[in-house]
Amino acid sequence: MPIREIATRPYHDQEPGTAGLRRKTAVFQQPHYLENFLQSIFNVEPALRDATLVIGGDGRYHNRKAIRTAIAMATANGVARVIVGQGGFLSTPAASHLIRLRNAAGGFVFTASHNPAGAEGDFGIKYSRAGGGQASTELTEQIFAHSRKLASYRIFEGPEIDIDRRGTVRLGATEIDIIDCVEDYAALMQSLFDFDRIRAWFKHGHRLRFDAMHAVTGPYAKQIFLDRLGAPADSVVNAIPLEDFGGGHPDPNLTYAKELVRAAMAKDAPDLCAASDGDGDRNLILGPRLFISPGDSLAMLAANLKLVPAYRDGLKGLARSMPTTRAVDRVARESGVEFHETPTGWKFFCNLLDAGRLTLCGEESFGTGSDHVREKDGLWAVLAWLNILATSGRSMSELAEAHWQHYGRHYFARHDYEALTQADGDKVMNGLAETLPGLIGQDFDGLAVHAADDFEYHDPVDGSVAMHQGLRIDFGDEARIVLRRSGTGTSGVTLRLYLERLETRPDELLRDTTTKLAPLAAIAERITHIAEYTGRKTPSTIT
Ligand code: VG1
Ligand code: CO
Repeated sequence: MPIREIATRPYHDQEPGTAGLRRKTAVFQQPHYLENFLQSIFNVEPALRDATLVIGGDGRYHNRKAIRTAIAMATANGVARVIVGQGGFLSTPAASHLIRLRNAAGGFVFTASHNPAGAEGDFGIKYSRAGGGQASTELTEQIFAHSRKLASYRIFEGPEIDIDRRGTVRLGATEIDIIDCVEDYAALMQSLFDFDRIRAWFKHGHRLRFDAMHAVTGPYAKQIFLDRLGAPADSVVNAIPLEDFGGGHPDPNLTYAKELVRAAMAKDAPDLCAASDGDGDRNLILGPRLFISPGDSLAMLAANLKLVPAYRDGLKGLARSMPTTRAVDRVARESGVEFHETPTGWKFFCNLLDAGRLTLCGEESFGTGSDHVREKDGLWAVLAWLNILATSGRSMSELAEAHWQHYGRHYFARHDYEALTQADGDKVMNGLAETLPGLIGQDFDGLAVHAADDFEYHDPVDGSVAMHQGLRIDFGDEARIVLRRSGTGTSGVTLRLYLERLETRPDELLRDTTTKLAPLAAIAERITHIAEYTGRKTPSTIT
């Protein structure tokens, strides 16, 4: 048997973060680096032996090479069947669906999500388990610990598999299935949403502009929006996946989706403008001259999801990540459904989803999803909005304004301070952690601190505890400041400051977010001293 055992050494000096292992591409290109990590997964998860494994990626630079390595190592480690997306493509939500559909024991998606690609950019791997959810913190720690003592890895040395040609081939004792990356996912979407209604909506002349940002969602969007829903050809732009994402930053937000924002702000703007990220799990939603923040999108979907066939019977539960605005809390309260606040990272929703206690959940980082898969799902969110627009007969601004009139509006912004030194990052975080208890009861320009803590999550399903998930300063319902350390950055320390302000006065609901949040931003600086401690006068990015 041409299985070779190759000596390796510990490469991984830092634990993987919020969503898998993400590093500079050059780090991944070191000989044995990826192999070391993959072998650690195979060793820690014996369930992969004799089972099915799903492999794909977002198409970025180095994707094809990583996929070939993963296939050869799966063969050498006794995986019975490998399912690979043709051309090496699978979006994160499509991979989650395939794992569920084909009863796979796990999946690898090669991606660094919304981070730029290329030799100078980032690369990564998201590892999922049976059921389609990403590895838990505990399992990830085990894989990491194992990688520190791994002495060798196994790889099959055989002919190169042509991943561009659909069909089934054998490599050693393993069956390799190269499949259409879109088909099963598109069928799932068609089973959830009212495609007839949406098709009729397009026939009436309503317009969509979806920006795939030259990343993985292009082929998915073309099949779903153009072929299955009959939207005009110009509804999908930047649809061809490129290894460097066209030199862009496939991050669907107001900073990086400029072209789309321009279209949404134009006089003849489409009814809905939307975008997704590198691996297809994020979404940006814009109406004509209207930005729907992710926290608002989640709340508005929660309030209207009954219009979508798959959710007609109502919602089992709602959840949001801790820094996401509390807009959805109000919908949960009014409708009386179960509600959860979880730490940042989709994996924390998975136990609740598996336990049937959650239907819809979301994060402020442009992530929304439901119990149909175990990942956030960009195209799902766009289809949910399309379905609601088509069925309600209302426009984005009518829906948004009605929502804000009823529930109030949570103005929100996230200020990212990227690539800080470890020392500066620690100074800010430790400094704030120490002052937290003393803040309670203090008044800042009329806003009184009701509570201040270091967020700790007790998983209601398995009882596990996640500590140090971010520092929260709570000014009652009115406002909130959150500060946490990013777990996905690839250079230095990234701090994220989250600002939230509730407005219920009817004539204050359609104001500019930056202006509305300026006083709270000033309070945040007085409390956190970010500018003072780091010398950064302004954030690197505001979303
Ligand atoms: C960020 C976001 C988080 C998201 C994660 C993965 O993590 O804040 O909400 O789940 O990225 O997104 P962090 O730790 O850097 O704040 V994706 O599109 O890579 O799966
Ligand atoms: Co992503």
